[in-house]
Amino acid sequence: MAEPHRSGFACFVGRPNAGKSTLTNALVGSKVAITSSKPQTTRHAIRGIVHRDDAQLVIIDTPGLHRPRTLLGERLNDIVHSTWSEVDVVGFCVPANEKVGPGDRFIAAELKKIAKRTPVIGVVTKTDLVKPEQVAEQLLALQEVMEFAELIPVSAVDGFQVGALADLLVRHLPEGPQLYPGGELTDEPEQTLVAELIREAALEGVRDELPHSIAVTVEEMLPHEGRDDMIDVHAFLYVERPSQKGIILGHKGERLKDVGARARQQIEGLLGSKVYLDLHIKVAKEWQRDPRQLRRLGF
Ligand SMILES: Nc1nc2c(ncn2[C@@H]2O[C@H](COP(=O)(O)OP(=O)(O)OP(=O)(O)O)[C@@H](O)[C@H]2O)c(=O)[nH]1
Ligand SMILES: [Mg+2]
Repeated sequence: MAEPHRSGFACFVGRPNAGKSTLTNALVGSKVAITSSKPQTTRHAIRGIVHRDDAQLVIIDTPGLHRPRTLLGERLNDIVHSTWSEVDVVGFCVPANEKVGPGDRFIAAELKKIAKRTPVIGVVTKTDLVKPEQVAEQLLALQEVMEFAELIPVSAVDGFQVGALADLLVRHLPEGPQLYPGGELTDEPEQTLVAELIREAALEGVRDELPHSIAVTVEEMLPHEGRDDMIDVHAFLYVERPSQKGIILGHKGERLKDVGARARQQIEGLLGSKVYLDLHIKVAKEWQRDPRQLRRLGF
């Protein structure tokens, strides 16, 4: 007898930089979430949809859970908590190349509260970075922090066990029909995806506090006047201080030009059209701590 069709929601949680978004993209088979080597790259719950004959799996990629230092940080943690209480299964991601630490134990303690209702799968990520013995050790270390429904090592970069993880997650979904139309890979509005691609380009090469200070909004996207093969994108890149504006601009504006060029290439891929990117920098003083500005930036 054929297996019943399943559908439902899974979410990935873990420390910042654990590889949640990269894994989400690998499962979906398309870039729905931006990624970077900077912590706290993801700032909202992003849905990526995996379509299979036997199931539709909606993955919710969440911001890394961390000790908040700003109002933005608190908002990000709230997003994580409200997400994992709504899903059918949780994937707790821990990188293979970093020791299981207090940050992971903190998350485990929180997850134990929902583990009675919602199965939690322990996912050791980035296995391509370490030797097989270290993967085994990490699985054991992870097992110490809480009781998991299952444990699995994966690598989003070389694809190791990405399919097997999808199978595991699907097994925990209830029977049900498709929730999204076939072919839809995310429900993110196009404008949001475009803003994220610009932020991703801007994150490359900046350090310290600056990644946290960057926010991007897309004000307008419309056909280029007199051309039907080009879209104009008008966007603002926010920083928190004038000194940061200088860093983003770079010598004679070279750095910003670079960011724009890289972002434009990505946006053209997304939209399947030529793009004119009009990108301006604005200083929004201490926006991460200011409720009014946070609201304006969508938090
Ligand atoms: N080698 C290797 N690197 C990986 C893998 N998965 C993610 N990375 C890298 O790890 C870094 C963080 O990846 P993200 O997917 O942005 O991590 P995240 O958990 O979503 O981070 P936040 O959104 O900040 O919480 C990036 O530089 C990725 O390229 C993997 O399987 N192998
Ligand atoms: Mg992320």
